[in-house]
Amino acid sequence: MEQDLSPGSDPAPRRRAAAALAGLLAAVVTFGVGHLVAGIVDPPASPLASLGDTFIDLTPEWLKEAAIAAFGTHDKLALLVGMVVVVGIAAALVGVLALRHLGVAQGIVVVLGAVAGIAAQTRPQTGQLALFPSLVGAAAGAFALRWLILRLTGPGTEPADVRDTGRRAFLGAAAAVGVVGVLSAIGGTVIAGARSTAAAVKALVLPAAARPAPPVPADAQSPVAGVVDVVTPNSTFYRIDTAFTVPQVDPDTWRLRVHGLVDREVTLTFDDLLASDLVEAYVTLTCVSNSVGGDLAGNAKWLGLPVREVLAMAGPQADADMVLSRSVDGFTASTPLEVLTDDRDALLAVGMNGQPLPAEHGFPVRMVVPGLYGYVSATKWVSDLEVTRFADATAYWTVRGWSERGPVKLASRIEVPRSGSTVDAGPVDVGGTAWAQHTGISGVEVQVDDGPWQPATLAGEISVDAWRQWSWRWADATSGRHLLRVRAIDNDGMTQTGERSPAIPDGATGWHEISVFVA
Ligand SMILES: Nc1nc2c(c(=O)[nH]1)N[C@H]1C(S)=C(S)[C@@H](COP(=O)(O)O)O[C@H]1N2
Ligand SMILES: [Mo]
Repeated sequence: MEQDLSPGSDPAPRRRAAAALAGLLAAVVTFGVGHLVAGIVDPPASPLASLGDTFIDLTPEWLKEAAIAAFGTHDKLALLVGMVVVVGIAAALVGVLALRHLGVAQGIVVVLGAVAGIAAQTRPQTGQLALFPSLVGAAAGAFALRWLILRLTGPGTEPADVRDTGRRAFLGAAAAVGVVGVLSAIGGTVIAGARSTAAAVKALVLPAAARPAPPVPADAQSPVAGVVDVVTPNSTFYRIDTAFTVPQVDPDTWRLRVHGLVDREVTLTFDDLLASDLVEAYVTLTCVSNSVGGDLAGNAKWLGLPVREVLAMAGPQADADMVLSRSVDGFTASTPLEVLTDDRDALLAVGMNGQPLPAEHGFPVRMVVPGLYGYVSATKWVSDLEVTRFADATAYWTVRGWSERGPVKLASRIEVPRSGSTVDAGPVDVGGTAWAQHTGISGVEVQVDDGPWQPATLAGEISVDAWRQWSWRWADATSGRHLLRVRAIDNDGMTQTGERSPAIPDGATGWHEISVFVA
């Protein structure tokens, strides 16, 4: 029955707006209460988190590519904003529907809650109780929706002079529902935070390396001001993963299981790892999604146990050719067995730049393999190594159209001056970084407009597994617009190809070029 909320104005639109608000607030309650219950029973089972994770796994490849291209390492924030918008619109529509069909609208909330609960239940990271946060949240949301909508439809027979009270009562009820939802969400966040690994990360004291990395040469940093730090601080190290919320892994219960085509299964505890002879190495990690000139790369000093030593304990069988590493969150990577058993510093890393691994970078243990893109090697929160064959198992990104093998491609970029910037005429210092992990960089060349390629000066080499910086003095920059290009040469004598190819399926190629305006 129609009842205007505000005397003197068109009742239907105002009532619909109020119902949409009721729908939105019911969604806030659903997610807020769900988050609170998850905080208590199983933080990864929070409805928003499992919705985000499920969405990431189901997103078509082109959309994911577009998201990483558009938002880079902010892709998760973009997803969150997108989800809030979509859920918000849906919730408002459910609210309007509830005006006429309250039971149906409540049913939709509960069914969506059940779907979110089942999604949470089926995620590898969640436990036995993962169904409940979403279900309880949806029940609370359905209840809140009913409570608010009944204040709009009411018995509908109040005399005109109580209508204003009715409107105030609705807004008061709406505010109360909003507060319950928000406080629940905050409570859930606080409880989950108290259960997180932050304290464990902080408390961990890493053992000294049995084989420390040689010191970084004094001239490893390019002398050109503005070139990135040659050792990337943990706080600015790029982060790429499919985990909407960072997995929290307790080092006391963490285990690494090595199994599959092996003579004997091996299980390691975190203490076993820390008690081993650990190795320290500078290794540059790069993402296969990095575009030419992009910044999805970072160089750190890792501390860890060589993977080959763990594999040697298990004894891989002759027909094996791949190790499928698996994270607690279900992510998998396929790494050629030979790369993990040769003499390179492929590590089960516990330390990053002298600190325990930050949670976002894989605490307590991740893999780091020189020479391969992260998606086929650098499994964070690793818990399982299955010795197998490429013919028998397929990793997370390979299922989604990326190559099953991902050796890093020779690459170089200009960091100074920045593309599109204006510089003064005369000598201009140009600098940047090049990489060819596990092969090493032997030269970098710069080209101005379509002139000859000119050799840049290489900065000192940390190791062949780390990137190498360079500098070049552009002696006579003349006024006008100019194009600068860079290419690298590796220790095998190979020159970086100028042929452009996209990141998918196995890494972008092409020369990085920038345009600068000389004043
Ligand atoms: N568990 C897990 N490990 C993962 C990923 C992931 O999605 N999940 N992404 C990989 C990819 S694609 C890259 S490039 C590196 C990035 O490591 P970083 O975030 O520490 O820079 O992690 C790899 N390890
Ligand atoms: Mo990546």
